[in-house]
Amino acid sequence: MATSKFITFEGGEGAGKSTQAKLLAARLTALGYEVVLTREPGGAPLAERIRALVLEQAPAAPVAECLLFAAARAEHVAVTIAPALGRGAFVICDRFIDSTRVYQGTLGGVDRELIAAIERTTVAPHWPALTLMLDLPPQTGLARAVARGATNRFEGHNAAWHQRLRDGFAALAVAEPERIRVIEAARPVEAVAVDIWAAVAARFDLSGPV
Ligand code: T5A
Repeated sequence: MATSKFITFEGGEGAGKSTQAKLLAARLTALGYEVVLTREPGGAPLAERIRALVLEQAPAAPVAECLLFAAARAEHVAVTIAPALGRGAFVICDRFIDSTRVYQGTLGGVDRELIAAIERTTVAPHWPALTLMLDLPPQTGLARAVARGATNRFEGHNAAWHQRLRDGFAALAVAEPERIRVIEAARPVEAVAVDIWAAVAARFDLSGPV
């Protein structure tokens, strides 16, 4: 059973991360748990300002982008995540370290050792206990994102780029099967939520009383 109640959602654009994170937060709250629902980039006042910057304009150097996400994450962990975990709350975070590993590492070419070193400084010891990786064909996620209306600069890439994104997340899941659960996300919201709840209940032993 996991001791740290830190859950992250990961996956490509429009996979349903925000939708499922909210549903999970509501379910845990209804059971009487304290839940902090947060997101990356963002999740703390200064980190939200960095979010506005990086989503508006792509830095020319991928490493600059990586460092901006890292700065936002360090602030987020210090201000929001660590205190919440410290008082025993569930923290549910919409994107976290795996997004950096794939977007800036796999796709951006930023050195993996550098990313790992940054993680050790900005995140440790607050590693996610469970990562729910929502997987679906890129065209399905993009169609959802476009139908929703709001697209960010990351959603303007071609199909090959999105396939590499999906493959990058899949490779992380293979490398860390204990932490990462792949959830088949090209299904109705309710069906996806059932699988997510099963993974959370098993990981945190939620069968008993709160
Ligand atoms: N990034 C982030 C990095 O490059 N490095 C990093 O380290 C980090 C942390 C964030 C961008 O920053 C990048 C990655 C991203 O490109 P964002 O705006 O937060 O930008 O983008 P996303 O996290 O991708 O958020 P999206 O809103 O695009 O996708 P979600 O959260 O996966 O999807 P969601 O839940 O908002 O759903 C999208 C639409 O689909 C519908 C929803 O109602 C909504 O309209 N939907 C479904 N429709 C049918 N069936 C389902 N099962 C559905 N689930 C949801």
